[in-house]
Amino acid sequence: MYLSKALGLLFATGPLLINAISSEPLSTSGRWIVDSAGNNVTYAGVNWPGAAEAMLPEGLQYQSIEYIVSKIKSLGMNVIRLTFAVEMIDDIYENGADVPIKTSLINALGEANGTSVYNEIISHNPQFNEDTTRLEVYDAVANECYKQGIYVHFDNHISKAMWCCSTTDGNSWFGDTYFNVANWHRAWTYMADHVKSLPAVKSIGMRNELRTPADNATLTSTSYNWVDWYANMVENAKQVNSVNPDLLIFFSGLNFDVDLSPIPTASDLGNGTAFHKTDFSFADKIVLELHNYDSSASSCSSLSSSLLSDGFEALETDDSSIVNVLPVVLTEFGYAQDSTTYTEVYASCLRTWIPSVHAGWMVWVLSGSYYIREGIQDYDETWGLLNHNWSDWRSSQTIENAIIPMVEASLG
Ligand SMILES: *[C@@H]1O[C@H](CO)[C@@H](O)[C@H](O)[C@H]1NC(C)=O
Ligand SMILES: *[C@@H]1O[C@H](CO)[C@@H](O)[C@H](O)[C@H]1NC(C)=O
Ligand SMILES: *[C@@H]1O[C@H](CO)[C@@H](O)[C@H](O)[C@H]1NC(C)=O
Ligand SMILES: *[C@@H]1O[C@H](CO)[C@@H](O)[C@H](O)[C@H]1NC(C)=O
Ligand SMILES: CC(=O)N[C@H]1CO[C@H](CO)[C@@H](O)[C@@H]1O
Repeated sequence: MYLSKALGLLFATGPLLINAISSEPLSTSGRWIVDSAGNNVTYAGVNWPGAAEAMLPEGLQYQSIEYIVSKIKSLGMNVIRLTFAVEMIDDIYENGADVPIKTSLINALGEANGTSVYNEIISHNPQFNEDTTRLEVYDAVANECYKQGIYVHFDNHISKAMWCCSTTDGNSWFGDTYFNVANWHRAWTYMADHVKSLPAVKSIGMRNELRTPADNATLTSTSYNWVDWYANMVENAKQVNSVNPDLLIFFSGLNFDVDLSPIPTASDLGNGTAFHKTDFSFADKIVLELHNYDSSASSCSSLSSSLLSDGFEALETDDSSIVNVLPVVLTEFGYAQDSTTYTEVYASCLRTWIPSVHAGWMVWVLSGSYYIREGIQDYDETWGLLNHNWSDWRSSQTIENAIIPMVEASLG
């Protein structure tokens, strides 16, 4: 711990060469993510949200991008999962250009608050101005991450920009009220091309937390199944790969991404379809991602056996029933940042078990606070690693006793 703290201090003072990440792409080898030299790369990092109404990475009204990235770096983390909404790309197609951040903030927060939040963003991030667009802010985050040696995983979190996720929010499943499949493909085609100019971006998550469209019984009964999952996800993955063959492509599962159970074993998905990674020319770019918020777990053995059957068994190279040996990353899990929750079964189990199986992870969540969440402006996030004004850790106890030890167990 002493060493990583000392390094954190060094990194906070500015980028160092020893700290660099390669501009070369990542790929997979069996159950490992590997760099271009063949070294294992395990992701250990944090979610940085940007998919809510303002469509901007959160927190910039309180701190500079450089400062926030240096806080992440001080934990020894090596990745952020940066979320965006399809709506941002829809706007680019519909207007012929991306929306300036000031306009987007006013749209999200109203004239008065949008303007004052914009002014605060500029005071902390003076490289931006009235002409700066939302995607340029994403680029600035990705470029600062590259400078400080942190990978960026781009995640399509939602279609219509807002807090995610419920089964009745219109974004749940292919064809739901706001989940226009053609627009989703278009957004990925755009982003896969766009990130070619961002060397920190090595991987993408095609869609966050697919789930039952509970307010549409017809869509649920006719489409919420593995056959439709396969058709839509595989089509999108092929498009991403054809535009940008360098990217790792993460496949998420059903039921809020807690279920990829038929994938490791290549089980019948229905009507004779099965997922075989060898069917894809880009088999060495495929990664599985799962979420877990099972905070009521009563023992680590029950939690870890559920995780294995949810899909983590794709890591098991010695099990002959595993047809698709693949890397699996826990792209979301999280808990309240206070003085006790990290000691409970759920948090303690994940911080030992996930590193023990050499799986990657991103904790939910970095914020702090949100520009707006569920209608409430400047919403305080009690699960945030950072405090309300993003100046320091919310719970230094959790950081010292849980977050840093988990990073060290994964990367140390
Ligand atoms: C990747 O990690 C595994 C397990 O520790 C090890 O067996 C393998 O040799 C590593 N590969 C490289 C290239 O270091
Ligand atoms: C605007 O910001 C102020 C101060 O943060 C807050 O009290 C108010 O509720 C916000 N307005 C809206 C419409 O949320
Ligand atoms: C349910 O989803 C289908 C497919 O997108 C759509 O055509 C239909 O209008 C939706 N029904 C309702 C009640 O929203
Ligand atoms: C940020 O929040 C912390 C903790 O609540 C507080 O001590 C500090 O004064 C705040 N900083 C600013 C600039 O408001
Ligand atoms: C899950 C799925 O796609 N099931 C289909 C299998 O084929 C039958 C007959 O064509 C369809 O009725 C099912 O909907």
